[in-house]
Amino acid sequence: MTKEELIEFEKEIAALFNAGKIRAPIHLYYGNEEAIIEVFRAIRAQDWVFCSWRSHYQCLLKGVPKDRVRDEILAGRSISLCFPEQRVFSSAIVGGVLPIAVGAAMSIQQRGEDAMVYCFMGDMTAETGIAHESIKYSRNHQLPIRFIIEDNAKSVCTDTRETWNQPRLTYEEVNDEYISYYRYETKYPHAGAGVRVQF
Ligand SMILES: Cc1ncc(C[n+]2csc(CCOP(=O)(O)OP(=O)(O)O)c2C)c(N)n1
Ligand SMILES: [Mg+2]
Repeated sequence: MTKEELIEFEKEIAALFNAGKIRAPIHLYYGNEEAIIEVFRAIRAQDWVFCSWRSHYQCLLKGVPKDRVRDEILAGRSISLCFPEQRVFSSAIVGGVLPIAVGAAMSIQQRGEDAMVYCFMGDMTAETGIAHESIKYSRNHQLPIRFIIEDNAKSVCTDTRETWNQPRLTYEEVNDEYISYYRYETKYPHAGAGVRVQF
């Protein structure tokens, strides 16, 4: 999937949402295409991908057919897209997938499998206690997991840096064996596509 194809898919979903064809929340990306494509260069078929409420790009880049992703979104499941066959799992609970991803990585390590876990999270999720514990545990036990922190500077409408009175986020610009960090500026609201229900 190219940057243009990802953007095209989002445009189609935005139009469907604004036309009232999707009667559940959607969360769009925009602006992070090059960064996420770069992350996916390392991700193989046997690897697991864990995501949040915004996971359509990950599903597409993991190889889920476009029509299947669209059908699930049309069925109202945009915030929890799960495709076991392609090993993509999402949860709309802030921090919800983190311990599950850590558990999957523990299982891979214990069985000696050739697989990795890639766990995506937003900037505010990365500041929560559960993220700090999950990352600490993974590092200390050298688990086969990588956390990707996607910084759009906000949590819904709240400024993450202002919330914590912390001009530099905990994992800002950290790129090592366990963390990948990137920043992006979206053109969409947190939820919705700018016309119908949004926040
Ligand atoms: C436990 C829990 N609390 C609150 C929410 C509401 N909520 C949904 S997304 C979100 C914002 C999280 O911000 P961030 O981690 O930066 O993600 P992004 O900006 O990528 O949406 C919040 C507070 C939730 N889904 N789960
Ligand atoms: Mg954010």
